[in-house]
Amino acid sequence: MRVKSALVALVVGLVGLGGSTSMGGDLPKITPQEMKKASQIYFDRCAGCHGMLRKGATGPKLTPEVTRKRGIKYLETVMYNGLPGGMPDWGKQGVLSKKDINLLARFLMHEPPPPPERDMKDILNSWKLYVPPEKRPKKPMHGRNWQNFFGVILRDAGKVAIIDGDKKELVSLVDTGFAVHILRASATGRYFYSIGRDGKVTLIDLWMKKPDKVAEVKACFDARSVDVSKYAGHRGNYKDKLAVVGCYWPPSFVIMDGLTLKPLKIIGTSDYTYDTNEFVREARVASIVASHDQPEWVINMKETGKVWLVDYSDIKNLKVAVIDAERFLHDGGWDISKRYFLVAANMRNKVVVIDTLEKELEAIIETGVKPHPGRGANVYNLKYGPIWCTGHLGSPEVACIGVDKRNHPEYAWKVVKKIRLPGEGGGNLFVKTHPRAKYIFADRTLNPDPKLQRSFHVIDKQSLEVVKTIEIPKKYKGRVVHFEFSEDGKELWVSVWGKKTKPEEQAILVYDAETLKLKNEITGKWVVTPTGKFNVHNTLRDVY
Ligand code: DHE
Repeated sequence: MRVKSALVALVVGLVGLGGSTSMGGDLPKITPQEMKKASQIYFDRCAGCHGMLRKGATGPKLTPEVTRKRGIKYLETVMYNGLPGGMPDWGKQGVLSKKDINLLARFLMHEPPPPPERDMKDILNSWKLYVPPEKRPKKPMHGRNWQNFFGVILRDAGKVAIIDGDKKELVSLVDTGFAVHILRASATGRYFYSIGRDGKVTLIDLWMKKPDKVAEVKACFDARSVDVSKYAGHRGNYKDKLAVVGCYWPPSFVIMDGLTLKPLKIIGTSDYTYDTNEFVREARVASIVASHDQPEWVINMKETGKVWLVDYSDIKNLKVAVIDAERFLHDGGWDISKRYFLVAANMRNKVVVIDTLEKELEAIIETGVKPHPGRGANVYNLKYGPIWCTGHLGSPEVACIGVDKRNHPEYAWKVVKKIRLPGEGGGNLFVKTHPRAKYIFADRTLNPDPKLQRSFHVIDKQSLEVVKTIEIPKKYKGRVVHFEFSEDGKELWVSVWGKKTKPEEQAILVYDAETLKLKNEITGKWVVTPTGKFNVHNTLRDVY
């Protein structure tokens, strides 16, 4: 894995240069081999929340001046047991051994090694075009209803499963590499783009007899988001023309050709915070969403708290509107009209609303402890009109915000309802609904209570109350995470995310979205750590 070798080489170099196994007076000792191992574990498990430079974001700052005060025992306890605000219980879950935890605690007392840089030459060297566009099928080759295909991330298997949603059949298993995070569909729906934690984008052609990857490129060392150009109108037809990857490290976004993934342009995002104007080297790109009404991407900068509206119609003369919002922007989605983008500023307990038509900040709303909407849930409520709902990592509630300024101004940009979820603590990662569904669904993946981890809540769209909590069958041992609907909104797909070594304890469960009866259990040796699921029709149209 190239990210591993690059990081590791750097760390070994640094430790080697010092010629010492211990940095600083009575600091705990760490050998070069241990430093190498700890850097990799930190990158895999911790950097997403705490940052490569450990300056903090979704998780607190872990620079040596902080960790040395906390001490080894404290750090070990937190890594073992987790914290109610969302810090996973790595030890209890069996993801990290006591030895790994002790190693990480020692590692955290030392200065973080500087991560490597990456430029266009490196990106181009990693670019592989397996099947050029002219050699691809001119029509779907399998006779299946590909608009109802689901792409399912098999996180720790390094694969994406393509499943026929009508027949519940596995159509293809595509090798995508390390810890794929999300998939997005191209504007025509023909392609899936996957992005891995290692910054690798894979382009999957769903029209092939057996859908497979047709191109890939490693845009950066660490990434979480990808989207495509979706606009078609009087300013041009950009459908399937461009893709964009949002990088955590190096802090940047990379624009590429949508049909080949040939990298075209890198834009650095290191910048100043919106409020105090402090320089942030590690200003990471969090969520990206493509506008349907303009040739534009909404790109959210985590640490600086700015939202960039990037006009992709002329990438040689890139025009960007930079909007001051709130720090620690993370995930978000469109409101029902697709004019407003709502994004969580999670460590500020707020949701920011961006008006993409006027290109300005519309509102900032306090919702609960660490909002985590995924893409959120859009609902038409008879009392409040259109609302958008988010769950929380740190508190047991789903908050719904009025989004209709014109017809329901009294509710616009206010929390109209906080829906109390059963049990204590938050740990909700995703909420989801569909325009044709009666309910909103909410998981409790990160809640410390094992029963809640294995359950999901059903919220009535009109009463805005939890009407039922469904526990998955006992034979499955994983946690419930993430939902997706079938194209027609009649089925709810749920992942049971367990241990990599025990596929028999995991599944993708399909429930009737109205009767709430379990209809299908998709299982098999290949069902290894299923997480996000993306239906072609719903993903390309932003139905949630
Ligand atoms: Fe995610 C979305 C970042 C942990 C599964 N995740 C996102 C987005 C970001 C993000 C920025 C929005 C992308 C977009 O819309 O463009 N996620 C991070 C992290 O930094 C974090 C907290 C820690 C990390 O190291 O990665 C993290 N995420 C997780 C998980 O542990 C999950 C459950 C499983 C995994 O892959 O590791 C997970 N994240 C997801 C999923 C989405 C997502 C399934 C897309 C939701 C959707 O419906 O669109």
